[in-house]
Amino acid sequence: MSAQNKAAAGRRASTAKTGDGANAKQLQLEGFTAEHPTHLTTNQGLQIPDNHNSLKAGVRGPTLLEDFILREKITHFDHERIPERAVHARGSAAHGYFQVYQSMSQYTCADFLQDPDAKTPVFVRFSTVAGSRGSADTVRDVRGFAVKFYTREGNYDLVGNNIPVFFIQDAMKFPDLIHAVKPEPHHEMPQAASAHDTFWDFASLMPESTHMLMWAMSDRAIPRSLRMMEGFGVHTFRFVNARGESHFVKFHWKPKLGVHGLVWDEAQKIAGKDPDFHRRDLWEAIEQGHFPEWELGVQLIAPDRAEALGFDLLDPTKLIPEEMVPVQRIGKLVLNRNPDNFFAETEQVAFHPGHVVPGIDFSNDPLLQGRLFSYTDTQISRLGGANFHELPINKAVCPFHNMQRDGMHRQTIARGQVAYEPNTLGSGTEFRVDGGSHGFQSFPEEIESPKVRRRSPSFDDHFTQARLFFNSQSTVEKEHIVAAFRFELSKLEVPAIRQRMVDNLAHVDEKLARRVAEPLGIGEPDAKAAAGYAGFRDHRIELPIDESPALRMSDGNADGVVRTRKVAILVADGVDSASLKPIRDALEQAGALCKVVGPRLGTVASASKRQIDIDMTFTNTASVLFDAVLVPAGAEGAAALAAQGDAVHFVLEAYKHCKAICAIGEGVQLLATLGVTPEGEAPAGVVVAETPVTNLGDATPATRIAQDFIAAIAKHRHWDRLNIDSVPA
Ligand code: HDE
Repeated sequence: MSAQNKAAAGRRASTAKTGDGANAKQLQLEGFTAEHPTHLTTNQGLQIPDNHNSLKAGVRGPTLLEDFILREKITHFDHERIPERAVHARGSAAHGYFQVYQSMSQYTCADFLQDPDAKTPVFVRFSTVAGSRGSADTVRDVRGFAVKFYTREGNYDLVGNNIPVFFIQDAMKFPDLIHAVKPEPHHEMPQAASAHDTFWDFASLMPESTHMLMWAMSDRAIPRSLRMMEGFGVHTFRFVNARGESHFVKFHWKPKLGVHGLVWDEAQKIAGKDPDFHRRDLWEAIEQGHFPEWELGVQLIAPDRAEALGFDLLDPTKLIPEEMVPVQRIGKLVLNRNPDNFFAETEQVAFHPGHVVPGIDFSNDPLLQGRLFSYTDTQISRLGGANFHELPINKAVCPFHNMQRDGMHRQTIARGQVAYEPNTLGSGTEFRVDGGSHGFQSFPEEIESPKVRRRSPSFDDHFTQARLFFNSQSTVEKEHIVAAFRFELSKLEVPAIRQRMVDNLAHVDEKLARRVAEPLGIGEPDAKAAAGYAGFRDHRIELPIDESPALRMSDGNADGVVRTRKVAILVADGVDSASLKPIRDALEQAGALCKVVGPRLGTVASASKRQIDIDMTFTNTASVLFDAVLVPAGAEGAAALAAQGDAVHFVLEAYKHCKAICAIGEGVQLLATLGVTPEGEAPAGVVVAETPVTNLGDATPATRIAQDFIAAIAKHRHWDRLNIDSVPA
């Protein structure tokens, strides 16, 4: 068995042996997995004698058409691509389980939300929206957060995003939105980016997109890690209990590691240095046993309280502020196993918001209603027919059977004479056809209305919640939003679109619009000229709050941890390994992941002639791939680092991106390039120790330095550094 196979088998064995419900899916998948063989065969099982040479008429003669082995191999290769997803093509996924904290029977009869001892297997796929399958992970975009629960009552898919609202209110506009944001059709540029004319042309003409644009221009759209994002069901759904009583529900995923973003300059650089940054981060965390966790949160609204919210629950451009309806955390999601095969699992998984279980139902949100059609439809062309539910990753773990038959790639061998119902020749009379009380029950909402092709006036206010979002941001988050709007709009070739967009923003916040407009070479924002101005005045939302702290990222919701945060330790020949060790030990004890970065692979010699192993070099990695930097002591080593442009750049860039930096003894020399000296006051998040620190015990300098550094990393970023604009990086 190859090393890879052994690792995969080990992973499977370690989780399979617990025998809990969470592994029902894994055991099912086992039946479909294949290990590397000892010899190669054709697809018909015939052993292949030679996998290097085709069959020819003489060694220098033409290849024979008869060579069925060559033909089979090439034919399969010719057909091994399938269409990528129309949206959310770029994704990464993992297996895990969900466990409810206590029975939710008061609100829903969904079986997987009843028993706190039961673990329900899940497969979760994260994605960007606009980019192609091979595009970079860290582009500015919404992230998909799709969870498939393999429950005992059938598959339940919660197909959400990392932003709680959406660009449009009605499914009718979805193809237009996506055509506008995708690369422009004449030259297929730009890839995975909204910063181009067609997107902003559309957005500026669709004032309902304003709230979502505020989120998309915030740091939410450049997450530090998939493990550090919130997730949202976006639409209002229904919970229905065994008595048939219904509550409206909004779903939330709250990450245990807090909510953190990148810096835009950093995100762009990572897209080149490691386009797989998020995919790698998720994969490595799971391989190393740092299983990412989220809590499932619900906001529950009794139907008779919906009206009092002051906005329409069916409008997907609105959220319910947590200060108005608190989020109750009802269970946890743990991702603990990487897929065995990207294509078979991550690519072939087919989510659908219409995959619900008894106890969960839809609302009349017109965006959701359109989605209920789209997701099965799209799989039929993407996965090549109507039998995609039989693919291993999509297959329910509970038995499923009906009278649907045949079609491309059918796997199931349905026994017997009948494929219709009712019947007397098979088991037809046992099936209930009276809409009786078994199985999934649609909530019997009363509806009597004329058919109309119109938008509800209760959807008209496009700016009040956008303003709530903006007002709720910290100063630095507001700055990032301004900078993001400026960047995106500066990329447009048509000034009139820039103008129309800032006119719209003037309805959110006059100052915001002015600041965005400043460097764009356009006129003053003119709110009256904005699209959608008239409608919004008549149906303004009244909110009881001006700010919602829960919408802020800077509070982070983190538990102050540095678990899995990446620290680069910069070394060169002559560093002081004794000063390095206690800090490194303390970091690793706190769960941080340290990598030694040096001038070459192999080792460097410390001041005391000890060999220090190098993990990465200044040329094959970069500060943007780390959360923090440690510069050890040692006169010779520090001088060597200070003389190396890449090392200096590493520190400058980390500083500019507001990351925690720690320098010890002579290592502080490197910080002198930043104007940071032991005598001066260190800027926020820069921890300096004037003399080498060698031992770790309570109250020693090393302990204090390590604690300060860990606390600085746990803060994620130090936004209050004043001079970062002047730092070249
Ligand atoms: Fe999707 N969406 N969407 N979407 N969506 C797809 O289905 C669609 C919307 C979301 O990891 C497609 O299987 C319409 C909102 C995620 O495989 C497609 C509308 C939200 C994923 C589709 C929306 C989402 C998709 C493409 C408006 C957040 C990736 C491939 C009416 C709540 C799932 C596929 C995965 C994927 C249609 C709007 C989330 C074309 C028509 C709102 C996370 O069917």
